[in-house]
Amino acid sequence: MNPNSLLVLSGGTGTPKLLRGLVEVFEPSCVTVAVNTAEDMWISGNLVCPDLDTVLYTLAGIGDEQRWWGIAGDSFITHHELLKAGGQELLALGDRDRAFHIRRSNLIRSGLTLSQAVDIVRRELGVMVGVVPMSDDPVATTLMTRQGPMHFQEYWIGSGGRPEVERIIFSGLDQARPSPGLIRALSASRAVLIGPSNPVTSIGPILGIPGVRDRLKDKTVIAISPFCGDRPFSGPAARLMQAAGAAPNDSGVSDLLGRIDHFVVSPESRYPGPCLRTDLTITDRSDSVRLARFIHGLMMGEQPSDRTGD
Ligand code: FO1
Repeated sequence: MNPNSLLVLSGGTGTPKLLRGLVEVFEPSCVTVAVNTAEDMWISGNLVCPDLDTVLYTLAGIGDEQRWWGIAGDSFITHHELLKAGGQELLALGDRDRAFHIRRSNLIRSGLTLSQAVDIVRRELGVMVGVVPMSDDPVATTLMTRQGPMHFQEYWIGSGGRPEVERIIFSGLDQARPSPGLIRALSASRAVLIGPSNPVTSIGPILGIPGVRDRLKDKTVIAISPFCGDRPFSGPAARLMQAAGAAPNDSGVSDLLGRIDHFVVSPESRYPGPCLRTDLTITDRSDSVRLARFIHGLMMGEQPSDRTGD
C-alpha cells in the first residue's frame, strides 16, 4: 500500500472543482479518481457519461467551468440541426463533446470495456491522473416520482428536477462489479477521499457496488461535505437526500456515507458530531488548492486546530 496514494470518489458536480487543486498538491501518479456512472445514458447512438466527462475535461483543462458540464466554448450545431429536423435529445450535446462520445462508443462497439475505452480517451486528452469508471457493468438511476419512473437525466434535465421523488432505484447495482481500476486503487491506496458530490446519486452508487464498502474498512476515509452551511453546493442533493430518507444537511450526509475518519464541514455547519471545519467554498482554483492542501495535511497526520465534537 502506498502511503501517498489517494483514491477519490467523484460525481460530476462539486468534486471536479476540488480536483483542479488536488492535482496541484498531490503527485498525479498517486491519485485515482473513481467516477459515478449511474447517470450515464445512450443518446443519439452514443454513450454519454456526464460525470466521467466532467472529471476528464476538468483535468484536461478544457471543461466548461461556468456550467460544469461539457467543453468550454463548444458549439451545438449538430444538436440544433437534430432538433430542427424533428429529432429529440434530452441533453444539449456540444459538438466537441459529442466527438468524444462517438470515439468512446466506437471503442466499446469494437469490443473494449468502458474502462478500456475511458483509459484511451484519458490518455488522448493528456490526463495524467488515473480516471476510472466505478464499474464496467451498467447501472441506471431511476427516480420513482408522482409522475412515474424517470431516469435521473429525465428528472433533472427533462423535468427540471420538479417532480416529487418518492424513491430512488439503482438498477443493476446489486450485480455490478467494481471496475478493475477501482479494485486496483482500493488495494493500493491508504486513504479514500469522498468528494463534495451528491451523497445519494453520485457517491451512493459507488459505495453501493457490492464489496466496495467492505474494502474501505482498512482505509483512512476523508469526506468533504457537499453542503455550505445548510445549502448544498449545487444540484438536487437536498431533495434527493430527503427521498432517500436522510436529513438534507451534514447529519444526513454522515448517515448516508457511513464510517468516516475525518468529516470536513463548513464553519457554519450545525453538524453535532466529530468533524473538522474549514471553508468549503470553491469559486476559483486558489480555493481548490487551499482545500486540497488541507486534505493533504490530514493525510500527513497534521491535526488541525478546528476539530470539534470529539
Ligand atoms: N445539464 C443541464 O442542465 N442541461 C443540459 O443540457 C446538459 C447537457 C449535458 C451534456 C453532456 C453532459 O456530460 C452533461 C450535461 N449536463 C446538462 C449535466 C448533467 O445532466 C448533470 O448535471 C450531471 O449528470 C450531474 O451529475
